[in-house]
Parts: sequence; C-alpha cells; structure tokens
Amino acid sequence: MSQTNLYLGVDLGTQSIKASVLKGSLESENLEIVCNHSVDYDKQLSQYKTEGGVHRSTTNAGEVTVPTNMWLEALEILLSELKSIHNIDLSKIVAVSGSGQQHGSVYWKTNFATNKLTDSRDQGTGALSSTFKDCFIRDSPIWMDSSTTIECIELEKFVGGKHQLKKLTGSTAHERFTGPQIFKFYKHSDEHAMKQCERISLVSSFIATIFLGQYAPIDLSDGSGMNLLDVNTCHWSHPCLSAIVDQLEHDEQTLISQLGKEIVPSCQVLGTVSRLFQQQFGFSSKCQVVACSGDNPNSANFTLRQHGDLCISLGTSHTIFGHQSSMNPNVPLEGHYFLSTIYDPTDQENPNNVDRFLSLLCFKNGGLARKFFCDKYCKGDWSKWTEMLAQQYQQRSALPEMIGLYYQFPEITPHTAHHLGYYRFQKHGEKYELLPAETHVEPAVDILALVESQYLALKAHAEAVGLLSNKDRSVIVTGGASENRILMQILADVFNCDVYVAPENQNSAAIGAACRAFYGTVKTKGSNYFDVVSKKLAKLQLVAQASEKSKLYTQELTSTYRSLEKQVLDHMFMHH
Ligand code: XUL
Repeated sequence: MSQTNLYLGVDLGTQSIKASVLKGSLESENLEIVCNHSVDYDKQLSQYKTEGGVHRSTTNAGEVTVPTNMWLEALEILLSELKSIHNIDLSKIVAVSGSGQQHGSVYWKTNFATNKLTDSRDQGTGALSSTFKDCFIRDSPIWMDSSTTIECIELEKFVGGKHQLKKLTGSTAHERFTGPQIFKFYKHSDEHAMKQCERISLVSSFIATIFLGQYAPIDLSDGSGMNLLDVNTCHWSHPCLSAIVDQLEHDEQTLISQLGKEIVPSCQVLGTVSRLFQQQFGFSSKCQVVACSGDNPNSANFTLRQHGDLCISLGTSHTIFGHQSSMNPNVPLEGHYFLSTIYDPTDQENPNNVDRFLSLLCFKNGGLARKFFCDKYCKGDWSKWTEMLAQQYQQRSALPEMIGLYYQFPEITPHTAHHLGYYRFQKHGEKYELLPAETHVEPAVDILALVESQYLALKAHAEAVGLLSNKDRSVIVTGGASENRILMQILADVFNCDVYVAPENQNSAAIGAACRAFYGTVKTKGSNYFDVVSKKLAKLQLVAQASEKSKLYTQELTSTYRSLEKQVLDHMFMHH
C-alpha cells in the first residue's frame, strides 16, 4: 500500500462539525494527522439562527433541538473546504467514518427519504444539502434536551426500577438518552404521524446513512446511549421497547424496523460511498464507509492508548472514561457503561473484547466553577488564580483543611436534580464540619478546596463504578485545563499516577473517527486495536508525575469525601 492512503473522520458536534484527515497504512510506522478543519454552525450557517449550534425552545421547558438540514449543509461546506482550503484530494480517501454527539436522533420521512437515499446512491446527480433537504419529519432532539423526566420515570418503573434498567442497558434513565426521547415522540404522535416516520437514526448513524446512500445500522457503542439496547445480549431490549409501545398500544415490530433490527460492531465496514459523494466531492467509488459512533467513544479511540488507560476531559464540564471488562456487580447508579468501539462479539479471537465497556461519568460543574472562582477572587486573571493555587498547594503537608462541594448547575454525578449550592467543610481535628454558607474563607483556601474536591469527586465516583481497579494506570487529560501545570500536578497526586496530554486533543473525536476508518478496513480476525492503531499515533506528552504529596490522598480521604457528599445530598433532598 502506498503512503498516500488517506482516512477521513467527521465529527458532527454540538457547536461545529469537524474533519480530521490521517495518512498512513498498515505497513507505515506512523498514522500522521494531515489536517483538521471545522465549520462553526452559528457563524457559517447563521440563517438557521442557532445559539451554540442549537435551538432552545421558549415554549416547551427543557427542549433543545437542531434543524437536521443544518447538519447536511455543514457537512457539505466541510468537505468543500477540505478541498479548497487544505487541498485535500478526496479521491485518495480510502475510508471514512464519523462521530456524532451522543444520544441525539433523526426522524426520516416515509418513502420520500428512501427514494432520496436510493437516488443518491445510484444516480447522485443532485447536491448533498438539496437532495436530503425535505427528508425529515421534525427537528432533531439532542443531548442537551432535558424534557423527558416523565418518560424516564415511566421507563424505569416498567422494567422494574433503576437498578434493573442499569443492569439491562448500562445506564439508569436519563432525559437526554434516545429511548426516553423516542418515548416522548411516540406519545405526541398520532397513528398518522407514526406512519410518517420510516426510520430513526442516531446522529452517528445519520452520518453513515448520508455517506452510504442507504440506511446505516446503529453501532453497539453509540447504541448503548439510548436506554434501549441490552448490553448483555447486544440486541434491542424487549422490556425497554415494550415500555414505549405497550402503553401506547403500538407494535414492537414497527419500533424495531424504525430503529433497524441489526446493531453492528463499531469498527465494521458498512459499504462504499454513494455516487453523490463521488460526483459532488470527487470521492473514489472504492472509498469505504466504516460504522459511525458517538463522540465520546470516538475520542476514546484516540486518547486511550492501552488497556487500563483513563481519559479525563477538563472542559466546561468534566468527563472521565476508560475501558472496563464488566459492570461493577454492585450496580452503582452513577455513570454509564457503553459497549466499547473495540469490542466485537462477532470475533471470538478479538483480544480487545476484555475491554468490553467504555465506562463514562459526566460532571456538569467543571471548568465553569473554576472560572466563577477566578472571576470572584482574581477578576478573571488566570495567572493570578494559578499563582494562588500553586502557593496554597505548596504548603499542603497534611489532609486538606477544607473540602468544598460546588453545584452551580444541577449536577449529573451525583444526581442533585434541581438542587444547587456551595457546601464547604472545615477540618476540625479528625472531622470535617459544615461551615455556614456566609462564612468568610481565604480566597486561596477556597480555590484549592474547589480543585481538590472536584478531583476527589472524579476519583470517588470512578472508583464506585470500577474504573480504578487497574492500579497500573495512566491518566490522559484533554480540554482547556490540560495546559495548566499546577492543575495537572494536583491531578497526578490525587490519582497517584502519571498524567499525559494528547496532541491536538480538541479534535480527538474526529481523529478517533479517522482512526476507526483506518482500523475497520485493515483489521483481520484477532487484530489488536492498540497494536494496529494506537502505536502509530503521535506520542502522548508526559506533563506531571505523582509527587510526595500523593501520599496525602489516601483511601480514607476518598471515603471521607463520599460521606460528605452523602451528607450534602441528604440535606438537599430533606429540605426541599
Ligand atoms: C455524553 C453526552 C455528551 C454528548 C455531547 O453522555 O451527553 O458528552 O456526547 O458531547
């Protein structure tokens, strides 16, 4: 194979669509990033009047949607600009795969959409955005939507409770998950409207569908973000589907055909690109389409370099994820067990099947809380904030004098519902005691308490779901905060391990998709993803190692944190 083989990853994100192009082959030493490119919805498609890429309903509380046509136009601009701005010869793309914001869904119009897809596959005379323009019966609800609380309660009740749903689908019911969203769609649709919808895609399988010119199956990994897939059998869960159709006297088979019966391993080749992509953009007729998946699973394909690695994303919110062979049998309610993209139940020899799950926890109060403290104490001056944090941390030689749980927004982990607040605990002797809210605290103490407590929350919950069972781990950090050395040092001490940063990590989902495009086309039975792909990627950069101070972050401190968190939750739910 020649060195000019290119692989394309497309990430349909919340605020922008991104592309990443990789160059390499099975024989080459490196998989090199040729270019990254992005198209911003608000700026480049301003006619859709989105804010941050979305529409928030002013009439229906919690509803957040996207006009599906905007995504088509964005993809069209993205591919054109890869050619015009980066001079990418799209005929050299051997394979393409995609990444989509998780949980969002697309609703295709009966007959009309099939005809348009077939046209694009066989003839492909029209342009992408105009061809598919009228194919959708409604806008796409996305992961920020929180309008399905009732459906979540009903779904959990129907299957026998939170623990039962978690055991079946890997997650308790969440408003943004596709199952509750489809449940709501069914409730609000009469017989006629139901018949109008022939297929429901995830954002990821929507991308694959557009490239192929025919309905693409949902993949196992992104499919696990729906509350509908039985992660034990890898098939649609009968109890979960029944929860939706029984009450409304609909037919389960109709729902299965809307979802597509088949659910595929995430690195499976689905076919080749449609004629439309050949004619409009110059793709080769041989260019293969590999199953698309969610943004977090795709990021994992780039950031996790070996068995046992953990990735922590320190952005606006915080996310921690890593592979896990099985669910924690205690069935902790926090977090999600998604099937991983490198798990393949059809290949018994696949060495990556030990990493069956991608276990993920989301924390809403992340970077915005740090920013709030920076604004409050340092007038937004990050270098001053960093200096205060570093000085305070230098003095640390015993247990933290303060622990602070900060909920500026309703927290996902732990679930605080609508309760907010800042709870600070002062160390008195061996114990931590809750301070009255108005107590004055030294700014530097407050800043360090926030940072340490955020990390302790990550650690305590990661441990609860079973993510810390591998003692010989590395942590890979992505997101803006990864550039702050003292933040990285404290992280290395709290987790007692080496901390790395991945290059170009703001594009990790698109790069991860390009990695899967490559892997899907070169893998054979028994291939190991980490050997075939990860070893060829640009090396991670070591940014911090555990210091003497790591001894202060004992198991006991994690337990203390847990009990303080419980105290806060008891307080919240008792007083409201
Ligand atoms: C994960 C989640 C978000 C979206 C958008 O469960 O809801 O991270 O994937 O990035």
